[in-house]
Amino acid sequence: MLNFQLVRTDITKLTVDAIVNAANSSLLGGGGVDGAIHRAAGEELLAECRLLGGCKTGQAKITKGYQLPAKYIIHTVGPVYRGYDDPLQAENLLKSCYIQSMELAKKYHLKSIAFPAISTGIYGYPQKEAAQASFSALKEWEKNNPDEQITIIFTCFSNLSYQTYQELLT
Ligand code: AR6
Repeated sequence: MLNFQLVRTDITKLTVDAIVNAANSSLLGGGGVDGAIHRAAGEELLAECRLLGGCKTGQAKITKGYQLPAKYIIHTVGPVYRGYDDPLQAENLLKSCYIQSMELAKKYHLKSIAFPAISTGIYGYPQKEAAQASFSALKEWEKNNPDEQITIIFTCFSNLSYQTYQELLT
């Protein structure tokens, strides 16, 4: 079973088994939450990321958390919302980010994982649609993995994002 929680905070402050990074395909850092995670984790993170050979959109890779309170960082690459002719393609890729992150959580026996609202910043995915896609992807994963007990922390940085998730979860 998945246990869903909602917090409004900076994801780099969370003491959890893993935080998820909304990265780009180079995995070498950037702005937004990616920049914040790299700054907080320190230079060793970049050194490990250099060895990973990038990451495709919708896929996920894991590193250690270094200076973060979180043990691991799961790096996933969300879709650029306007990069696809069909919004369904973007939706499927966004869902895949959540599902592939959960597959890594299962593989590494992680019990708590914090997600930011992937793709809703620089990549332009509308908040509400992104929240719905993330929730439905996680519910689908839960259905296919009924024996897993993992706490999911939706981490919102803005009030709007927080309110959107609050409506979904209640
Ligand atoms: N903690 C939690 N959430 C955050 C934080 C934080 N410290 N900082 C931002 N957010 P974005 P994207 C929220 O732009 O849209 C990078 O340059 C933010 O409010 O970080 O997937 C990468 O390298 C928003 O709701 O990621 C890529 O090039 C959400 O995190 C590109 O941006 C995602 O916003 C990825 O764009």
